[in-house]
Amino acid sequence: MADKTILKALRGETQAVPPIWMMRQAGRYLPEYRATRAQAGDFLKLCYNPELAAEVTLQPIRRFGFDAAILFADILLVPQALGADLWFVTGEGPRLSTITTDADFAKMKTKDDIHKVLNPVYETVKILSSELPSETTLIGFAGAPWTVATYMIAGRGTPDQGPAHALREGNNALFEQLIDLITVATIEYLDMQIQAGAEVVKIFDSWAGSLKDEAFEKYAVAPARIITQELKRRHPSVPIIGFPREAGDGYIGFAEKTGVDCVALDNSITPEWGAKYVQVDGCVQGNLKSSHMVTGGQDLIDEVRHVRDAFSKGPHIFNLGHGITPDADPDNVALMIETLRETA
Ligand code: 1CP
Repeated sequence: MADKTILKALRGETQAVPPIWMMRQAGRYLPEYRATRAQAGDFLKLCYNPELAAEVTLQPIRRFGFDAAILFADILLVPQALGADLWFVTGEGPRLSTITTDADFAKMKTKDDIHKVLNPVYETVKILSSELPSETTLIGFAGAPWTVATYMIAGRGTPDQGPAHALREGNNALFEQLIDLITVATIEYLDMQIQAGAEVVKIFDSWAGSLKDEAFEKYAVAPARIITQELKRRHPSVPIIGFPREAGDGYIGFAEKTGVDCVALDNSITPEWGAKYVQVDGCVQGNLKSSHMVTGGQDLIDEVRHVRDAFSKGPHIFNLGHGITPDADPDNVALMIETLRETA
């Protein structure tokens, strides 16, 4: 078990061929995913159907032989488990009932109530931990408190997280209560995923980039540190990947400040910058541009080699800088893996 390539990278080993997986590797660019999603009825039914959620998690492993599988679920299941209404509008994205007043917050459930809704997710993890090939690492995940809060406050995805910033400034006490509730719920959620068989967990802070300076420290760094410290206390050997997307200079020292074992890098920074300022502190993950999965060709081959070589002097998990998009060509995914694994 200790030989899994992802776990080696997370322990700080430099490997000639880095392990690879891909954000959103189970997704709409795969015809087999679209077929299973249609069978489930809709996206949320798929998330809460353990057999089918395990099936779509396994599809990219069977097709491409990635070194890790990421649990199929969504960061917005936690708000739902805390009492928010959640639905998806086709072609537009998620919608949630909003939290903007103390009265809205008072209606929320507690961290101990979440498992009733989230139990099917733990079932999915159990199925996966028995069905995955022995060399494949199972990654669980949750959204970071700030990113989850942005959806709970606005009721949808927002380009600038304006409503969340407005609440942070307008009713900071309520905002902080919400961050604290998501933080404790996330600890329980990830703990249960680990107990069910997740070998690594990743915390997605997709909107960390809109927090600056002191706000970044308070609402991106501190919650990640609280979650990491408590999970490490309960499960000392389970590695944690942090992803403060578009943090810029906030990436520097993030691993040290939070205790995460690996920092995932997005596409706003170059691999050279990431190697110099982030990989010096340990394992990094990333950061090929997702657009190469659409365009392919020699540019893709050149960029895979570029990213691999830039991070070759330290521990590295190869990945995209953000999720693969629905218009990507599965053949380009295969070409990325083949290029990465060629003898350098
Ligand atoms: O139509 C469909 O099939 C739904 C598309 C989809 C998928 C495949 C959504 C809706 N979520 C997912 C799965 C998902 N989401 C995974 C599964 C594992 C994987 O293969 O990677 C993960 C890890 C997520 C995480 C997630 N959900 C994030 C963080 C990562 C990121 O992409 O920044 C966020 C922000 C979400 C919210 C969400 N869920 C779905 C959409 C379209 C969105 C973004 C909404 C928005 O901001 O407008």
